[in-house]
Amino acid sequence: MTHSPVTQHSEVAAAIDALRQQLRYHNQRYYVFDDPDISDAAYDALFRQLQTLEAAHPELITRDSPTQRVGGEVQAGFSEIKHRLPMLSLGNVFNAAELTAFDQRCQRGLATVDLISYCAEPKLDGLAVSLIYQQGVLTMAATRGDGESGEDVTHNIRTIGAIPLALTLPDGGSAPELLEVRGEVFMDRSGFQQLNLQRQQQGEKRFVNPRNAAAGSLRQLDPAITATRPLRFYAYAVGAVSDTLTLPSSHYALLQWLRQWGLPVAAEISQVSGAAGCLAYFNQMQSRRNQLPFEIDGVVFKVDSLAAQQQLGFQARAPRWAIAHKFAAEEASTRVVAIDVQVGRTGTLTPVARLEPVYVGGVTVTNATLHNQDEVDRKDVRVGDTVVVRRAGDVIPEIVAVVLAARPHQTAPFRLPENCPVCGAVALRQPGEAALRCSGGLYCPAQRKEQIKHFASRRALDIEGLGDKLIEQLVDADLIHTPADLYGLSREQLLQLERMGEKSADNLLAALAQSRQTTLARFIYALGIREVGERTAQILADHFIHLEALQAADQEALQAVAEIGPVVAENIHTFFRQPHNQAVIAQLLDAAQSGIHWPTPSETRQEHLLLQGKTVVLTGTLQSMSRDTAKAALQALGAKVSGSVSAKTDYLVAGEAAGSKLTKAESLGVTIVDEAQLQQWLERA
Ligand code: D41
Repeated sequence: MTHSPVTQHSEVAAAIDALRQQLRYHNQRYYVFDDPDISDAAYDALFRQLQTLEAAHPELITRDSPTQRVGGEVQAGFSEIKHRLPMLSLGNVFNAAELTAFDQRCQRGLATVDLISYCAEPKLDGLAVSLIYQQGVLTMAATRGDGESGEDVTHNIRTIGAIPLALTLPDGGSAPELLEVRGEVFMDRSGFQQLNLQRQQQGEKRFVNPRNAAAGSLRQLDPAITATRPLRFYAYAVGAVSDTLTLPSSHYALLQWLRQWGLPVAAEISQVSGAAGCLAYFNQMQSRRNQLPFEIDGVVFKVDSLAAQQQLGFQARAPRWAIAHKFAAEEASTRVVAIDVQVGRTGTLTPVARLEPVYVGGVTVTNATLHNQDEVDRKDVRVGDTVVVRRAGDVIPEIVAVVLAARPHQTAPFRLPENCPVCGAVALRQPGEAALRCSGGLYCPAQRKEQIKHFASRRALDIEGLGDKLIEQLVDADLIHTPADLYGLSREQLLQLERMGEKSADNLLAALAQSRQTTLARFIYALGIREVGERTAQILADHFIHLEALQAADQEALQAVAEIGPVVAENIHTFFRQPHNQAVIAQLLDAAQSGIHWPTPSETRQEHLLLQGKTVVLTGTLQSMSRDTAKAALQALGAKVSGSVSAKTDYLVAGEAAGSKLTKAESLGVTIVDEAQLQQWLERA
């Protein structure tokens, strides 16, 4: 079959057109709907078909063809572009009170007391850009710049796969004459990591964060380089549009409408109601923050109704109808004023950077641990350095990096001392360990202090009123050397201490007396055996039931316990073999001295436990023991201890100032028991 040149040409044109449409469709499925329906390889095959046809018919190439993303030419610089409408800035709030004030201003501005509907969006941490589509084709792209004019980054923007070179037109519909789309160019976490990995392998400098990486990538003079960078885009507003175009009536609907034109919009956008709805969204996004594929630094709320937006208008360069609610900054810079060396409970020497106070991640930070010498060497933190401090979520603040450009003259690398700064004993590094350890053992006052602090702490023996400062005073005054000495303290000795009044002394003696009644798990935890935390202590208590059995256990017996590995087993075994530890434990348990004791579960069969199968609720303040101790004691008697009173409750143990639980128990006819009765139960066991 022969073709006239004209038919052949129009057939090719149709084939090219069909391929372009298919590629645009798949691009949209991939970037806008996050739901591709062909493989990358199949996409590449279509792409190559189009390239081949276009190469044979260069006269058919158009600027909006998917093959034309990289123009090739290197730019001499970026020219300035004046925005058709200014790109406004966004006001910030940092807490619920400020957000509520924003909501109230909107209500006042709209003269309404009704709940305002807002469009809530993630606040992407990237670069704001403006995209101009004329007759449906991307003709110009600019950075936000100062809001009035920005830089022409059209060549670079064209290389971003997520940004359509041509709008998707509705069936039979026509392209708007002018549509300006505004949004954020950003890099997602995985793209950022890959880019940095690649740069590291090529000996190039890593980017500090995705924001910088996105900005650096968009400011490349060679679009071919930008094309290799994993940039993404989400639209969040429109700018100038042709008069003939009818926009939806709400911002939320506007974003959906943009999606229909083929523009990607964040999946996380949502409509919320009033300040309470905004705060709920903020909290939800804050907790999802680390799971999101991209970094956000807060959320943005926009009055949803476009008519209401118009009514509210602008103030200075920011709309009155929108606000960014920012997460507390997780990084800040400050100065290292000193590096101290702390000696821990087990003798570990830990370098701690003392910082000029800095507000970061929602709290004021004055210290950051430097962990050990390796860590100090790696970061090369020196006294006088300006450092970047990070505190994300509830994690301990850490020094991320030193700002070398700000390092003063004549600083020296920091080295941990060769001797314990407290007792002077040699500090040794155990093979296979990063830590330097003071070899002074319990002769070292620092280790003694830490051990006694641990013994008295809330989750151990819970000695109320025995704070860190007081323990330091007692050790420094040579009044105590071991935890057992605490129980030999007299009122007179306490009163000799600075800032110790009669009432405090009596309270402390009462707290010490109360701490004698504890549980085996707490006691094991309080001993401060290396790597035996609360959970391990509980496992050991449940397994051995009697302290004597644990003390006598050899390593094999210890390792037979679920979850106890060889290292912990060795720590436990070694601990109980030390004569010093044996002596302290004997003193702690000696009824004539400290008299620490705990309820031992009856060894008779379970059914014979005094409170077997009974449900008990505790309420009010107990005089002779803490709530936790009472709970453990009741459980040892076979009771189930519940937090709330119901018809299923067998006993309510009511301490002083019992409130609503007591009233409820009375109304349900639950047996009410006082502290004396509780004591009797414990004694009978
Ligand atoms: O995600 C963002 N970074 C974001 C920025 C967003 N989701 N919405 C925004 N909305 C606006 C208005 C309300 C002015 C249209 C913005 C920004 N502005 C913005 N980005 C940089 C300056 C202003």
